[in-house]
Amino acid sequence: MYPFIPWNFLGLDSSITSYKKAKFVIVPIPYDSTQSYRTGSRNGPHQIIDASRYVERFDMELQNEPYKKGIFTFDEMETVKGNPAKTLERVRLSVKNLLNDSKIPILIGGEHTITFGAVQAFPRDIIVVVFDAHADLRESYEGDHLSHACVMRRIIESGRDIIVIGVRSMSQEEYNFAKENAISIFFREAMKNKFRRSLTDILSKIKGKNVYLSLDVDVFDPSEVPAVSTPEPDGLSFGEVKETIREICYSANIVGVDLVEVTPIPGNNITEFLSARILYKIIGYVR
Ligand SMILES: [Mn+2]
Repeated sequence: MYPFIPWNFLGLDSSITSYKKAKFVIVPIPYDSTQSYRTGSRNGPHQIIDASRYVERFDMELQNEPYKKGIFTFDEMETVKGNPAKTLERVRLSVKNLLNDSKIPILIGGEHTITFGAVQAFPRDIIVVVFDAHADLRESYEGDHLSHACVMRRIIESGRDIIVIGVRSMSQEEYNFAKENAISIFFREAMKNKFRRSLTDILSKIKGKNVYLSLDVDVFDPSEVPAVSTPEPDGLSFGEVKETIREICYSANIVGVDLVEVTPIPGNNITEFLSARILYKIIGYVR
């Protein structure tokens, strides 16, 4: 009947992708105005959705087919190039609408800045759990206070708690700020040498809480995830990130998710496929 693969997350047939029945809604946001090193994360959402259509729908670990929870994919958001504030307001509004419809938004970036737009749609009592090689705690960057390098600082200022996991690169200013304000950072070293203890500490902070999960894919090791703007060496493995996310999903109430900073390398689709995989794992883990 159809020699085609539908253009949506996982390439699902239209008979199983109604907005009304969907628990999860994928929002592709092709935005990369402030990227500082290699550019092109605006192409991330398109490439991740393309890759997702080849992800196996049966989850071997969970022994079920998580897509049956209902996934709907929006068309790509039209961003306002060169205007982070306007773009973030669009992101906030679209997330707000999804929350009014009792959906779990899953944003696909785009640069990390979009997280600030998304979290503003939520009440202040959420905890934003971020996986990132960087702390993104700068006051401003290249003269821009809505740069991807400042996104966590803005979120803290908005009155929301954050936990950052996997950090292995930060400026002196960020280091001092994190220390003075007792920001919860689980550095890469701690995730390597004291993985169990770090995981227990993370879970004790988020147990039973409403959690927004933000995954900057540069948290992974560049050997596993090469297509990022700033590939910091000595990253977390897919297994480490997956296990941490699984335990968070089982301990907390996940209210929103984003995956950001995929910056495609032509001819290499490893990062895009892994990104689609980890998003589908999250869909499987969320209760
Ligand atoms: Mn980063």
